[in-house]
Amino acid sequence: MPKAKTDKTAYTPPKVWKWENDSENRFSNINRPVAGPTHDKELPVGKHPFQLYSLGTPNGVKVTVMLEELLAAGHKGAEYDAWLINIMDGDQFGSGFVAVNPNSKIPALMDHSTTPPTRLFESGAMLLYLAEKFDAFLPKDNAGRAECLSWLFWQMGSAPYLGGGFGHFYAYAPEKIKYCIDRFAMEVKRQLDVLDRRLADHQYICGDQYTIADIAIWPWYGAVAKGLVYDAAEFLQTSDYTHLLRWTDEIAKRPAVQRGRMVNRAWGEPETQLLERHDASDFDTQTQDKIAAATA
Ligand SMILES: N[C@@H](CCC(=O)N[C@@H](CS)C(=O)NCC(=O)O)C(=O)O
Repeated sequence: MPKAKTDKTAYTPPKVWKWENDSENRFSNINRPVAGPTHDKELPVGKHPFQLYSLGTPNGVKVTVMLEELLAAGHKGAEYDAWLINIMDGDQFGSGFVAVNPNSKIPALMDHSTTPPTRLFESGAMLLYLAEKFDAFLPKDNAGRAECLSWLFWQMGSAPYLGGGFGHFYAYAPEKIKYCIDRFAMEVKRQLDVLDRRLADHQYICGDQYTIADIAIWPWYGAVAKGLVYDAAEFLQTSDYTHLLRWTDEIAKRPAVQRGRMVNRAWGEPETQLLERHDASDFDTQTQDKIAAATA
């Protein structure tokens, strides 16, 4: 059978692009071509040194896992309040949030233990800042540190192809465009293979030590491998990546990871969610309350 040709004349870009608010797109109420705040809204501040403004997406989970790992390792200075930012309601465009993150994306973090308080945006910057501040989850020798930072920045550079590229066109776009899905499925499979080869002969991403590279990579690539985001495990045949799956399962067993993945999670089964976290005991009480409410 002759191959169907792509219609290359379907869209001719005009000389100047214009914003058309496309109501078919599930993100049309929050996507816009300009930055800056849309409304005045101060952010709440709790009692702990760290104030996190976030949502339990993979980018948010990186930071809550890191904070929970630090607390589990005995770093009391890592105590934090986690406030919920609902990105579908446009909370990321409030004036207080934009003052912390001019890029209007979760997560955003304030460190109130410094004078003046330190603002942080970009999850990779937060992981590195916390690792350096508490001297934890980052190898101390030059070669180990270089390896760890290489993988950390690999994650930050690669995940947009996975989320904004593959995830968008495979799961969210109003029409399935073969060209886009092919392009990003190929790239995501290549990235999964990069990780699988690395993990074939290393327990963790950087060797035998669990580091911020694992904390950055797991929420995205572990979730895709297990079919937890985009429902694409079969499409991408992720069962082929056996070393990646071994590592994913191993990390999922860590108690701090189990706590971190619940924080600011606003979907799924009630017992998997902790909308806001202000105290270590919230994991017990709120979870119990939710289970009771769900089963009442
Ligand atoms: N590179 C950023 C990405 C952050 C990001 O894309 N956050 C998304 C949620 S996962 C967001 O806040 N989107 C809201 C928007 O685009 O308006 C990071 O790692 O911190």
